[in-house]
Parts: sequence; C-alpha cells; structure tokens
Amino acid sequence: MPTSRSPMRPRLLAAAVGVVAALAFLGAAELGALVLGGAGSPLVAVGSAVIDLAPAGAKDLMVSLFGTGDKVALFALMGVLMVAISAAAGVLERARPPFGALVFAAGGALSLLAVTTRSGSGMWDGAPTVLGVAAAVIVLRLVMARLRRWEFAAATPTRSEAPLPERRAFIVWSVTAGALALVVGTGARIGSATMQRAAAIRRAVHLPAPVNTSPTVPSGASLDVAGITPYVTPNADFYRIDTALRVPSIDPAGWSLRIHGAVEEEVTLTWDELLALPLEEHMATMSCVSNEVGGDLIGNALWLGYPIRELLARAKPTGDADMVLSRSIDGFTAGTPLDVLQDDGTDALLAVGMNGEPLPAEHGFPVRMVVPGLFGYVSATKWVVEMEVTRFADAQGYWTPRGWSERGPVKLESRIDTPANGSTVTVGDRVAIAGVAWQPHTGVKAVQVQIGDGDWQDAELADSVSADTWRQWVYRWTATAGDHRVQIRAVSADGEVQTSVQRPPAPNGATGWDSITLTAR
Ligand SMILES: Nc1nc2c(c(=O)[nH]1)N[C@H]1C(S)=C(S)[C@@H](COP(=O)(O)O)O[C@H]1N2
Ligand SMILES: [Mo]
Repeated sequence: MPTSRSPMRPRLLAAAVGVVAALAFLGAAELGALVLGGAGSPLVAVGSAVIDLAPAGAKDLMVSLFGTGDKVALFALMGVLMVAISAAAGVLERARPPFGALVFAAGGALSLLAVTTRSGSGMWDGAPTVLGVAAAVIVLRLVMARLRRWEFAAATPTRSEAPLPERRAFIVWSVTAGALALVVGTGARIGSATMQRAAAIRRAVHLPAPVNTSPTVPSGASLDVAGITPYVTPNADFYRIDTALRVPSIDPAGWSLRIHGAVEEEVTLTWDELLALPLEEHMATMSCVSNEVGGDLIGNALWLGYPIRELLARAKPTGDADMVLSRSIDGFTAGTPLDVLQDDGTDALLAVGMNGEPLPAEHGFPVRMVVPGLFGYVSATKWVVEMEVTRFADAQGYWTPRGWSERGPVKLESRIDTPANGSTVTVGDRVAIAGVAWQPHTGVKAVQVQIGDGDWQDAELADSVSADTWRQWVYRWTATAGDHRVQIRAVSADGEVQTSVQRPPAPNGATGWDSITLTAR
C-alpha cells in the first residue's frame, strides 16, 4: 500500500532511470571516441546512417521544414526518439529485468552496425559503442537497484513518516550519474569536433616543393637486416616528447612568428609569407636528451622548412646576444645558441614539412624548429610562435631551471637493434648484429663490436644522406658456443671514440656503451 513515503510515480522514475542510462551511453561513447582521436562516435555514425537511409522525400521535407537547420533538427529528432526508447527501457527494466538492459544492448548493436559500416571506419571504431552500452547497462542496473530499495523500504511498515534515506540515495545516484554523463559527453564531443576540424585544416594544407634538390636516400643507406631500425623514421613511428597535456591546435591562417628582443628589426612572419619563401628540404636525426643508452627516443626524418639563419639575418641581432629563446604557443621554451642558428653550415630550419607531409599535429603543426646536432629540448620547439634574441646570462629555456644543462649538443651514441638482449642462436650460424649510430652534424665514421673479451672489430657501415643523420651498421658474427656479451662503440667523423663511461640522461645526455648478451647452442 503506497504511503507518502513511497515513490509517487515509480514508473515515471523508472523511465527517468532509463534516460540517465542513455546519457551514460552517450557520455561513455563520446569519451571513447575522443580517446580514439574523434573516431567511432555512435551519435555521428547513427545520424549519418539516418541521413543516408532516409528516403529522398523525407530529406526534402526536413530541408523545407528546417532549411539549413536540418542537421540540428535531425539530431533533435534523434534525441526525442532516444529519450522515448530509453524511458520505455527503464520502465521495462523495472517491471521485467533484464529486458530493459536488452533494449540498450539492441540499440548498441544497431549503432555498432552504423559505426562499423561507415566508409573509412577502422578496427577500433566499434569500441566507443561497446563502452557506451557497458556504461548504460551498469548505470541502469545500479540506479534501478536504488529505486527498488526505496520502493521496498517504503512498503515496509514503520511508525515513522520521516523521509527515507533510500529516497535520498536514489536521487543522489540518478542525478550524479546523469550530470556526470552530460558533462563528460558534451566535453568529449566538443573535443572530438575540435580535433577533427584541426585534422581537416591540416589535410587542406598544400606545401610547396623545396628549392634545393631534396636529398635522395642512397640505396646503401638501408641494410638488408631483419629487425634493424629503418633509416628514415615514418611519421607515425617518430618518438614524441613534449609537456603538452593537449596537443595545441593551431589554424595556420592565424599563425605568425615574431622575432624580437635584441634585434635591429623586429620580424613578423605569417604562414602565407613563410610558404612563399624558398623552402629547403634537409634530412636530420633528432633525439631527446632523456634517451637512455639503447633507448628509442630518436628518429630520422626529411624536414621541409626555411633556414632560420635567413630570418635572423633580416632581424639583425645586436650587441652581445648569444641565444635565441624560442617559444611555443603553449609556453614551452628552448634556448638555442645564436651562433648555431646563424651558422652557414648548419641547416637549422623553421620547418613546416616532415617526410613529405605537413607536420603532424603532435610534431608541431603548423611550424616547428629543427636544429641538427642539438637535443630537442634546446632546439626543436614545436608549435613555435616566437623567437626572442637574448643572452644565456639573461634567459633560460624550459628545462634549464629544472635540472638540465643550458647547452645540449647531441652526444656520440650507438645502439644495438638486433638480436634482442638474451637471445639464443645456433652455433655456426651467421648472426647479424646490427643497429644505428649517430652524432648528428658531426657524423659517424665507424662502429666497432666486441664479442666477450675479443678484439674490437669494425662493423659494416651503411651510407647516409649527410653527417646530420644516423647510420645503420651490421656486424656478421659466426656464433660460437657459450654465453657472450656483445658491446659496441661508435667513432665520430672527428675521430672521437664513444666513451664507455656510463652517465644517466640528466643533466645533458646519457653516455656509455650499449650491450646485449647472446647464448649460442
Ligand atoms: N612546444 C614544445 N616543443 C618541444 C617540446 C615541448 O615539450 N614542447 N619538447 C622538446 C623535446 S624535449 C624534444 S626531444 C623534441 C621532440 O620532438 P618530437 O616530439 O617531434 O619527437 O621536441 C622538443 N620541442
Ligand atoms: Mo627531449
């Protein structure tokens, strides 16, 4: 018998629980889509499917009714439908569990169909929908359980007419779940839309051809060894290091670079002005100061850009300036020696292209710096918008007050890519021990290999485009029985032999020899 303590309209509340579960579906799915880079949103996919499947007459009707607002009207219509169906599912779940949950599963299956049959959909595009259904079912079951407890408590006779704690719990649970889903879902949808707009802007960019003859990679730069690092690193595999929680999204149309500070002429350069300049293409290996011996925070790419020295020549640095503090739109800064940037023999670029494409967003779109021979943290500012000509005595880059050296030339290093540490090989087999070695801008002239206590042997060295890139190397060893320690060292074009002294990355780059152990049986 209902009392004033029991839910006034339990079926209406059950319907509301269904709607909250639908919000949870959308919120979780949109969050999943955002994580996937804006792909797989069931909201978008179902909307598109409806547009595609709708008969022409219905489309015309929508357009004539709502004009250019037809898409908004479509989403509103879908929203009304979704509220109606999820409310019904809530009522059903209260009366006959788990049939309400099954309605969500069925709706999920339909939107999964819509998502995965969209043109260009990828393997993971169904994941947001699956996540959404899981969230909806969990919320439906949990919040419905609260409603049942309230109904049960109300039906249990007591003398008190005081409001029930179960009532309170139900309200808290449903409101919290609904609000959370709304906030997360809206935020994620906005995030995905922003990312997709940024991706479309990048796709529309047309880079000019370089004025220099871009370096052709000699066929001898790539050794035929399984497991060796490719000479040129594909953009998708290029290591990424930055302090950006969110990749900055810059519309090139609004981008400009300001060169100021100790200069005779302040220079401002827009995107169109930059692209109209004679751009050059140069290959360079870039690495991170945090790279451990044997680590993979290093990559080699073809960069298209304008020589920074030319821009500095326009600005005309004054007095005793010795540093350029470059600044990213997100506040990151790097302090680069002015003389390196002015040097005729160093291809320091204000880069717009990477391996024949506009810079990927996470690698600095639309514009970054690339300076052969210097670690990224003192030279390779991504999303660069400002260069201040100053002095090391007066300014510091982002990492310097955080315990990293003011100067960061890349150290002579070498790495074993294959075989993997701890591998077992067969006695008598020819084993290709191979990897890469680098000291960008100086160059590498030899790599030497030592097996156990044996003599240092010269490895075979691959060609390279220039001293600015790493070089592949291979040493073909006939395996002899036992456990062997294999270590390597590089010799620079200057004749420097890579030091065996083991130092950690801080404060200015790791040193030491890379080594592996091999067992031959
Ligand atoms: N805006 C910005 N640029 C930056 C950084 C950063 O944190 N923010 N990190 C630098 C560091 S430490 C390195 S090693 C390189 C890495 O460039 P990549 O992510 O394209 O490989 O970018 C440099 N440029
Ligand atoms: Mo770095």
